[in-house]
Amino acid sequence: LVASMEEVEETYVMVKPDGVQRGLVGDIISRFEKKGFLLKGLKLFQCPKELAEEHYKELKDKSFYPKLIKYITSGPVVCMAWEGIGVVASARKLIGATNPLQADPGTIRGDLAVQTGRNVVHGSDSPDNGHREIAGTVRDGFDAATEASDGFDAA
Ligand code: RTP
Ligand code: MG
Repeated sequence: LVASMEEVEETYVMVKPDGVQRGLVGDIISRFEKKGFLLKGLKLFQCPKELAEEHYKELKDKSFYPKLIKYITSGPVVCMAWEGIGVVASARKLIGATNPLQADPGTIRGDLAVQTGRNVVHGSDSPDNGHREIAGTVRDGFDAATEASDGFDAA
């Protein structure tokens, strides 16, 4: 085993607008649950343009970038934090190749999608990006909510 595969990690998984609209959220959650990963947080929200641009900033010079931003902001997304041993790389395997026609059967994209520009789900490509993506979405406002709750209890 590779050493990094033995570490408990967190990754960010996001069901993209097409996946939410097509009613695939349950299937996608179920695959991660059945694999044995732990759901640590979940939020449904409409991704603001600024956050989409931050999320895909490495791709901003690509020809498809404007379409990508339009797609990802076109409807609600379901963003999740998943925990487990080697979950960052494993989630990418469960999700499958970027182009769904090249994704293996048994993967989410291989089973559920056809087009690269409608590929249903995102998974972080590194633990650092996972932490950053989770902080900006699933856990955004988490500390403030905790403080507000403490204030309420004290009153
Ligand atoms: P993601 O970040 O969404 O999990 O996808 P990925 O790692 O498999 O692929 P990435 O290279 O990060 O690309 C991000 C998303 O951009 C769209 N894309 N379109 N040639 C194209 O038209 C093209 N290439 C990439 C896809 O929606 C891809 O998931
Ligand atoms: Mg990517």
